[in-house]
Amino acid sequence: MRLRVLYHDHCFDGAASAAFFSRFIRGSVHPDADFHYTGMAHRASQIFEDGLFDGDVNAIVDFKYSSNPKLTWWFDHHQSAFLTPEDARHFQEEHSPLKMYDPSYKSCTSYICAVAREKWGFTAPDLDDLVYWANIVDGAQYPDAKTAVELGAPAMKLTLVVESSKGSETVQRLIQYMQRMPLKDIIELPDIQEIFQPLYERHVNSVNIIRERASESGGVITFDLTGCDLEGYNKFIPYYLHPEGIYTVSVSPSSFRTKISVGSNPWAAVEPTHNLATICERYGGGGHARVGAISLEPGQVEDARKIAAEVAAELRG
Ligand SMILES: [Mn+2]
Repeated sequence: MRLRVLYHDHCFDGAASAAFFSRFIRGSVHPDADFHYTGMAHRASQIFEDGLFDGDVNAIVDFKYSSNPKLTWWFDHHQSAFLTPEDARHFQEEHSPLKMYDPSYKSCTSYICAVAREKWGFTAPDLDDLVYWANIVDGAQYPDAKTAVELGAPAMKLTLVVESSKGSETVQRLIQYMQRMPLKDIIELPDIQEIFQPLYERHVNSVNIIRERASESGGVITFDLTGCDLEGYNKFIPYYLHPEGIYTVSVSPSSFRTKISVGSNPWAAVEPTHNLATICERYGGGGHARVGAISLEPGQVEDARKIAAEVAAELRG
């Protein structure tokens, strides 16, 4: 039986969700399933092509809802889980026992873990560490910016690999490893070390680039990464460099989108009060209360700068 899993690509929780979901399904529902994975990324014009749902059973984890009738399982915890009000209504009216949404969970992995235990009696104690770190990483529960940026823990090193490796092949290899190996052993694997080392050098370099470009005023850290070939960076670097900042607004162009990232400092002396998903939704973006993003088409750098300036002004006010 062919099982297709669509997961949030280049996201530690997305990979961990796919891994936990696979263990759960194999353990409790379809022992003979043949798993196939597709990484999903947020884009300016989001659509789920029909061809994505090519399994006998199709699942989406840690990513937006689809009303496609071929979708069997859905788990999500993002505030902005529905592309349209029609999708939200479709979800509510269908009442499928296999489609689940709860934005109160810090990670989708912990949500799948809780539902699998409560509804199916499935447990995987060897994955406790994976679930623990999915909550830390996705919920930004690090004790300080140093832990998040200096990458001491194996899970933090793997987060770098997940977020920064090119294509989906490495993440999908990690989804396999995460199902059966502790994180501390995965990061020591030669094939993972080979990918990690150059990314780590890039990470150190990105700290230096952001140090040069970022400035803080009125509690908002802003920077623009146009022209510096830095597709993706650790989102805590701004607070590591400017601990006094409460919010960050940045512009980063890449090959397939122009992204405005809006975040808040998890260690801020003053509690952030703005709901960033709500602000981003106004510009067609989304996310969580504490972190959001807006995606424009590639090349829309001037529009992105204008939006970033507006958002920064709103957050200062
Ligand atoms: Mn997540």
